[in-house]
Amino acid sequence: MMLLLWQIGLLGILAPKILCLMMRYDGDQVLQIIPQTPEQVHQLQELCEAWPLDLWKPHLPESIYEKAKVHIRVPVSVLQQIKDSLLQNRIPFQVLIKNVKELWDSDTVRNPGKYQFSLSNYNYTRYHPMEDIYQWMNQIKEEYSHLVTQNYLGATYESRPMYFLKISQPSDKPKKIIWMDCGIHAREWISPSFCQWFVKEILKSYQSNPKLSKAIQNIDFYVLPVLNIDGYVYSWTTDRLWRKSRSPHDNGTCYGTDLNRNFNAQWCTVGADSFCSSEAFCGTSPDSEPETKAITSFIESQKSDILCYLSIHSFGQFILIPYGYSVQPASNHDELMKVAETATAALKEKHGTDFEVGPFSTVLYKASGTSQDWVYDLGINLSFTLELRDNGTFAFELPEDQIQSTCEETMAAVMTIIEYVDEKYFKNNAVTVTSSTLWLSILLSASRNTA
Ligand code: 0X9
Ligand code: ZN
Ligand code: ZN
Repeated sequence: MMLLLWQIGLLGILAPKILCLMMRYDGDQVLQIIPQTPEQVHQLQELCEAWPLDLWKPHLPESIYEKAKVHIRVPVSVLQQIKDSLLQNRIPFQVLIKNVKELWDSDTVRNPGKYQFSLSNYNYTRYHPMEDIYQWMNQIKEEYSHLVTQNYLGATYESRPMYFLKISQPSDKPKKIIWMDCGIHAREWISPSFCQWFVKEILKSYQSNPKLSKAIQNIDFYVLPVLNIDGYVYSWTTDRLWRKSRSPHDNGTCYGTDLNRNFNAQWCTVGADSFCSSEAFCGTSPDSEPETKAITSFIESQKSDILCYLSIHSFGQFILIPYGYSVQPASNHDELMKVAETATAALKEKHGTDFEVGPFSTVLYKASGTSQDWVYDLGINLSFTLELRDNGTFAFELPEDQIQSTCEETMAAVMTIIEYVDEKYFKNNAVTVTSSTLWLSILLSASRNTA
């Protein structure tokens, strides 16, 4: 009773202040918008005149330019209308601040001017909503501007921008590429977590880890942290177990394509459905989804330089090799098996986790239209799908306290693949570059043998 009275009293004193803040900003969002065409610039300018929007950057509608960032605080009262019209006009946007009030009366009040997390505080052992990941990408590319660029791939169905990070050590030599994508399936949250972990680890150790510092002289890493962004967002806001993208079908009666059935690899022939309500809906044609189209156009344009393709999923604990659509072995089946087995051995060494290796069609089930098979048939013959933890105990809802160990073991596996790719394609190169070290190690091992 005492406590209650005390609380009421306190509330009475503080209420006006809190109310004032809440009424003005609670629910307002700051959107970052990047108009892609002159028409979109114009549409955006008209929105600014027609609605009570608060333009943060630039300060005037006249200063909005094509491909340049625009930051707008949108009052909650008109938020839905504004988002709808951005979607309608296919203008890509992202939510930069999801609740202006929340930020203002928490961290910002105590640390004015510092409303974003800093990279050094980023918690890689938590799952992060999409806004965090966008912000994380921005910070990574700024902090490591000598090594990392952020590259636009295209827009999702709901017009969110898709970016991949390119990690590339400056050099005059032509480079090859290892591609990694995460988050094709929305609910497999550990997957985007691993892509972020991977980037962090590469940036932390590319100078100190000898294998990596050698590989990075020849190979750039292209990392797409979340492929199915709309689905990922939906899994945070509405349905934790959502798998597919979010495009509407059959007059809006059902939603989403399984993006890993939408690639042009024996499309929709096996292990895929042509009706939209299926979890394995293959879409209306190969590449019918903007996300798929964005990836395939890009990979096609770079195919002669991509040496290895890695697609990160969960769960099940497998390293899968082609094919998914057929039990016919891949032409370099033995090589793929060897690489996958070396990787699982390194993985197991970390925390004892057992992985299985083999073609998808034989260790699991058949599926057509997967990214891995499409990439393989394009001629990139080191093509792997990693199905991370666990075995089904927590399945898609892998607890956050397993993120670190899962990422550590997966990193060990991926490192062996990187090393293999580097050795295979840049062997001679390596001997010339490191011949002195090589001779030194031969001498040392000789002396060890005699001792
Ligand atoms: O079925 C899939 O799309 C993947 N498994 S999941 O449980 N994450 O949905 C596996 C795809 C593997 N693809 C090939 N081996 N071709
Ligand atoms: Zn977070
Ligand atoms: Zn998956």
